[in-house]
Amino acid sequence: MTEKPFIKTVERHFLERKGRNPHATTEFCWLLSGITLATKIIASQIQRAGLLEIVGETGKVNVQGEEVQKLDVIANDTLVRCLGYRGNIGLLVSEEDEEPHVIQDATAAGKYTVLFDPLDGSSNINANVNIGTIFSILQHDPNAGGDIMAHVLQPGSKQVAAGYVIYGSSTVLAYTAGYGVHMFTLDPSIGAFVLAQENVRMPTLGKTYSVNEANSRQFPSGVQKYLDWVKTEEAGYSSRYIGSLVADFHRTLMRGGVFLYPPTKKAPSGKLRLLYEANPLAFVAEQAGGMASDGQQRILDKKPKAMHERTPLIIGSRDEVDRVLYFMKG
Ligand code: AHM
Ligand code: MG
Repeated sequence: MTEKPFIKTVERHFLERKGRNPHATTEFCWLLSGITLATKIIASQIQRAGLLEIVGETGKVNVQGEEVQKLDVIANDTLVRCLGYRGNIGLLVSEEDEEPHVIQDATAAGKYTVLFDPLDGSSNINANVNIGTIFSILQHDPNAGGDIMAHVLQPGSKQVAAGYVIYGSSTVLAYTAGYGVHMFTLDPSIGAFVLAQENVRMPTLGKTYSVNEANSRQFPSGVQKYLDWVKTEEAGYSSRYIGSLVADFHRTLMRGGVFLYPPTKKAPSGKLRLLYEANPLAFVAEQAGGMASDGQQRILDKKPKAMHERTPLIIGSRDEVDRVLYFMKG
């Protein structure tokens, strides 16, 4: 008789999919454990940030034109260090770095590219608001040869795995490698991400909309009409906006609803980044039964043109995203 495991870690859960998921290999698991190690280190730094005096800005501005926080740098360095020696990674792409880190050539050995936003929502750090790490994993394109950008600029539909870690009242990791979304909670007493929920499903409906409404006058007219409609008595919606994509998405995944970051005059292509924010969350959303669009097309079908490309994002419960698109088609 095989005994029920005492606890199920991310790595064990993933390896149990051997045979069912072509990517569930020991080699890939080694990569995944680089992400769990890095995010455990980041979680512990965030928890002690005030004590370690690592709260605040570095005084530098990143490639995106945003103030770099001390914890942004720590999170980025931690991910690069933990993933840099995994052996099977060729390229690392970070929101914080202008160029990809080339670890090794795109050979059989360096066959994965990991793209990440090391600390999403970092402008919220000083207010003790939830923040997160978002990651996307691509396999090298066998036709791309030595063309680094061709390996990086693949549509989201090519992602092998993706997920996020939210540093909140507890630290939670959600990932998909196709075949559903699975969630793990960090047990600090043993230092492991332990299975909390398998095959998480996003409710198909949810009367919560999440958007930075201060920008609403700059939104496309269809989005403005949608926002007028949600405020009617008959619609009966509530509004929730944290301003940390990971946190707003996590709530939407668990409770249902829709998150929007439409184009504005200041950011005509939207604010959020396609490769390491929209794509991974779109993969998670779809695997949980939800939907993600840029207003014109499915996020996962977009062919990226640049590493730090931005995109409008409408993501969440299937029927709620559909409703926004209906108003946009107007
Ligand atoms: P960041 O990756 O630099 O933290 O920026 C992205 C963040 C998202 O977490 C969040 O959804 C968005 O920016 C909030 O933007 P705004 O302050 O314009 O509402
Ligand atoms: Mg971000």
